[in-house]
Amino acid sequence: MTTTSDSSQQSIRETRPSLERDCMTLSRHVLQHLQSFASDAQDLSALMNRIALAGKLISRHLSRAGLMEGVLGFTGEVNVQGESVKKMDVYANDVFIAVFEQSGLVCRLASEEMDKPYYIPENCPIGRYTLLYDPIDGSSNTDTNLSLGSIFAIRRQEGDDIDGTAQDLLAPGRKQIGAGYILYGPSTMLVYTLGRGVHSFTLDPSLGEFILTEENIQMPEHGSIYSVNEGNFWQWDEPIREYVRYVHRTEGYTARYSGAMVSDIHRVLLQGGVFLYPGTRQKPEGKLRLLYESAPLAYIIEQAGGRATTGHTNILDVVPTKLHQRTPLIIGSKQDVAKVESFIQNGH
Ligand code: P6P
Repeated sequence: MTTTSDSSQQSIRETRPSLERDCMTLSRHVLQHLQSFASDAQDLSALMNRIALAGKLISRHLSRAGLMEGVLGFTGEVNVQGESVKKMDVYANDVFIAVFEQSGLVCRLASEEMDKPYYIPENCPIGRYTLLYDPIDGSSNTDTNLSLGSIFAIRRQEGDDIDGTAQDLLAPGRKQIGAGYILYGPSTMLVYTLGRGVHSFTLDPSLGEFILTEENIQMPEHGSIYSVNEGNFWQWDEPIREYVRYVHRTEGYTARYSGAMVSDIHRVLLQGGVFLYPGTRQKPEGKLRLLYESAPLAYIIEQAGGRATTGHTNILDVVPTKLHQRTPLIIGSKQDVAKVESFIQNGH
């Protein structure tokens, strides 16, 4: 067997960079990133791997939705949000339960689709983490083959939750120890943070692995994109209408809105700009949920150098009073979020 002397030996990283990249899987990245092999780091790596498995199962189901019975369309039920439930919502929710129930990593699962948190059954191994998630965000896009996503937040259980009301979850987003989303688009991507930057992975179906695509993503301070549903124009308060009139008459802005927040915010993460879903006169609290939509996305965007606010308070500082609490959301590049706030706080 031929050997090379140490001085001439180069690492695979130098001689075969594409092979090195293909070996940077999500679980390896988490351990390398946490610079630790302690049990906490191992648990987080395993937890991220379970989330990746959920993403693969949902991605596979979506990719064949048009070919199978019982995937598209509505169930006929209405969820705790008062929204008609899509069959894909139920399937994706069940996927997260199935991949976590026997994992020994979580004690509870809190989902947009479940009125109360799902407590891991006594006969299953119990972990100290809680996963909060929106299994399918943008489900109105399911039946039209457009992009949609899953959103997740990881929290540690605080205290014993002996009364089973999960009061410890009613804590600000700064308590999140991890967050991210899976984007089901032309490719399936997983974007996550554990508080040490934002990193994106692309699913290679031939390997069945999420492979590192971009590390330590930093978003532009400003971007041309403003992303909002202008169909709600006359339901907004005047300051938001004034902001939209401003971008209409100012050169250099362009509107992008897909109906799936994960897709729109992923674009803002990479290209800069702002996504907003403001409150309305009838619903000042807005449509988007705080604990498993806005807070995890705010964590991602803040870690990438952006900001997320209600218009008055940083999203990560809002203390929820109920699990399915809604919040107005203005999120994106620092300068663009500040511009919207300037209209809200002093009219220009
Ligand atoms: P509208 C999807 O239902 C969602 O929660 C977000 O993903 C999306 O940005 C928003 O609602 C779309 O709501 O009222 O514009 O259709």
